[in-house]
Amino acid sequence: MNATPFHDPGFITVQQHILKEQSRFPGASGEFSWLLSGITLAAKMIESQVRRAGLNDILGAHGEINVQGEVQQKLDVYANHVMSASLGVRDSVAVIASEENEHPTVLRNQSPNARYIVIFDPLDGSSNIDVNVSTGTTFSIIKRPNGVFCDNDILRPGYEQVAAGYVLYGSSTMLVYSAGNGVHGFTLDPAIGAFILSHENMKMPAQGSYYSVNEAHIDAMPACFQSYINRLRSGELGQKYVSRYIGSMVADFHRTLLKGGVFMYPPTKSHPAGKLRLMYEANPVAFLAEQAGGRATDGRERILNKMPENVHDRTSLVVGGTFEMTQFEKCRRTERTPAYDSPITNPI
Ligand code: AHM
Ligand code: MG
Repeated sequence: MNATPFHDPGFITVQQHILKEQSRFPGASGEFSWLLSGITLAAKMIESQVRRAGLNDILGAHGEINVQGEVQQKLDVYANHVMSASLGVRDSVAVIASEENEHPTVLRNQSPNARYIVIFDPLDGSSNIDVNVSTGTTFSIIKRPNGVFCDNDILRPGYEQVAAGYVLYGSSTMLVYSAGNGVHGFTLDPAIGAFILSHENMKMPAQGSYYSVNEAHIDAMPACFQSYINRLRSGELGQKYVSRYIGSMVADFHRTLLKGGVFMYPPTKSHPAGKLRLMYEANPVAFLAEQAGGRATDGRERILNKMPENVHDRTSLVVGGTFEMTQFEKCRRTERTPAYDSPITNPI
């Protein structure tokens, strides 16, 4: 008698992919995939609310009560809540830290199974929600040091990340992550509620045609950034670059990952250290960029080498393909800004 035929569904879910990935972590025995499934669950909950953002405003106008009878929360507060809740029940998570919380939250200090620290921005670019523009969730995962956790244990450089990624709530919802073995993208199929592998082993083009920066701040940037932007748009680098700027880091980076070019948030007079957050914005993006063949610097040193002093440290960021990053480095070496310059030790 023939066995029931097995039908290959013809697609790979993020869960299947993570299970395969975790075989590279000796002794991980399912805990890493369970941890990442906490992020995908939260992502689906956040996306369902993001998709209703305009409706919730209307339906919640009377007494701030939504259709489920719940008191309305701002979306970034909601996103923080679901990320914390779904990671909080994962035994492998020792500590979480969020852009929304001043201090890291220690969940399990004694358990030897709690081997990971997850640092995240639950809803980056949330001011874009009101105007129906893309937002994202970013995350960075590092190993927890042995022994009892102290707050400062979280302050580790980005090269120690074991995995990182983001969820982009755009025209579709995508999860992009790397566990140190390439960058993989999954698109949410709303019909079945699963993230399906759609972009395997993503590579950032070595050269692109877009530059992405808030040019309103150009007069307040160090000279090397001004000169670099001028060269990008003048045609001096062999082509005239075209400008694209969404003002939502995940969306701006996602385009850069797919199409190449450069995305940057330079230091400015109002944000001398840069605006973006090192540990949960720049680090995940830099990890992905390097895994995809690109590079990321703060202008002085490789992002992934930066040692944070506080979980909410800010940094400047220049991230892109090898050609654009090499050109940036040339500008950096020739255009000096006394107030900004310090010796460049390990520039990219
Ligand atoms: P947020 O964490 O408060 O949302 O701010 C971060 C966002 C990034 O997504 C984006 O790259 C940047 O702020 C845009 O800043 P600006 O409006 O100054 O260009
Ligand atoms: Mg943010």
